[in-house]
Amino acid sequence: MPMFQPEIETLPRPKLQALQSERLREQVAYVYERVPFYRRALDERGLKPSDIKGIEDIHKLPFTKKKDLRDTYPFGMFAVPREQIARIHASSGTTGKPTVVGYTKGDLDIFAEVVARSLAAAGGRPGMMLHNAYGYGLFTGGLGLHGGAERLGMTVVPVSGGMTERQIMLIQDFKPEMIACTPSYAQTLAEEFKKRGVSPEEISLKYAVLGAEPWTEAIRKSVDEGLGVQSTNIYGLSEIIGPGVSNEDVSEREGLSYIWEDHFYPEVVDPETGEPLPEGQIGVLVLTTLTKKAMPILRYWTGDLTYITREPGPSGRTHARMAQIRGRTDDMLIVRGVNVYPTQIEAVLQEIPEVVPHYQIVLTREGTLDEVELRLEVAEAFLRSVGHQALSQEVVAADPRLSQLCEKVARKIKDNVGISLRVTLLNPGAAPRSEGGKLKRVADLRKL
Ligand code: ADP
Ligand code: K
Repeated sequence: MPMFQPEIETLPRPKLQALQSERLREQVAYVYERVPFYRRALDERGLKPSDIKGIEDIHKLPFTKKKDLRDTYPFGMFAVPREQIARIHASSGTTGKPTVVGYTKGDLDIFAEVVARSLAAAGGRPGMMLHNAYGYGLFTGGLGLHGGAERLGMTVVPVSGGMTERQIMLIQDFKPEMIACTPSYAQTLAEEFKKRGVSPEEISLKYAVLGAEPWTEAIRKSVDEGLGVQSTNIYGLSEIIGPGVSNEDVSEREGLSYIWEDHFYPEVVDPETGEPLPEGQIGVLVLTTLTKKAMPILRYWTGDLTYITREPGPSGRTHARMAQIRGRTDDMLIVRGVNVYPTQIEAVLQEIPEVVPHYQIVLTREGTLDEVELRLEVAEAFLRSVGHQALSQEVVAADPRLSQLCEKVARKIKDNVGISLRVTLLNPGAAPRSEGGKLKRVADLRKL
């Protein structure tokens, strides 16, 4: 696919590495001088900026964790006077204070640049129309995609999340070629089109750029088929810049997203020890901003689990690629001592045609034992094929084909993920749906 910045995207690795080394040296000297948090952190380790000679020294630097940003709330990590901050964003922070991030005008330029690269990789072209259903506001998704699409020269429709009825109407009337939203919201839109009898071929969309929450090939398939699109993954986080840290190329679509390495340096480390892991091994993604000025971050512990490869991809880009996020360390469920990520369960569902990837995981505690219930929707076609209009407890109890399906799902999950759970079948449409934002698929009632 045509690249937005072919020269930098295909920069030979030795040159890319030299650029990263130079930028890291500058970034470390910059934060040492301007951010008390980093001066202290380096001093504590007996490190001077001059000890960082190149990118190979990055592991000497301390990690930055979410807690550090909370402790310096709201503006303590800023490296420029407040007057030079052009924009502020914040991450949702479901509990307590949000995490605040700031951008200079130059940072916003970089943000637009990396999102433009991402959109081009996803199939976007100048002149194409983007239906941007990411939320606008403090969340980085909406404005982030917006700036990048403008930079690429697309026509942006800033719809934001929610009001699904209206979104459907606008897509039908404006005929955009591309949509940006969360994967769960893309599923919602696909279903709404289906309800209205609009076939995927009749939907103008050709490309979907999906991110902000973990998703799997099962969801990719349901979105691709439901909207008649080729969807790619966009990854990012506000602490680093927002969406556009990495993106898959639409001609590859093997779950590997290019990390724009001239701006963000990736490492993967052991979740327990923080030691760097060899390429290809899954661990915590750690990112360092190489060019950000308002809020530069050294070795940010994203909590996201993935692996990276520096093997050049088929597109000709030289930048490292990261695998789809397996989950966040803080999303990890510990069920009777077994570590489980919701995406592991979701990946199993892909193999079972009788069900669709709409589900909810409910955890409860009976006495001292954790109980897991997987509430899972059956596929409409399957329901019809076994001669039922709708499910009810009686129907499930009376029809062995349904209880066998429950057993089959439970067994596959036991074999692949290692936990026993109870499967409850839901009617098509009965599991929670995204109304525009990130969807919470896990209800952990154990702490209540
Ligand atoms: P908030 O904290 O409000 O959710 P952020 O955008 O900063 O806002 O959230 C970033 C997090 O969202 C990432 O650390 C990651 O866990 C998740 N995320 C973002 N994009 C993806 C993606 N493509 N795949 C999986 N997870 C993602
Ligand atoms: K389509």
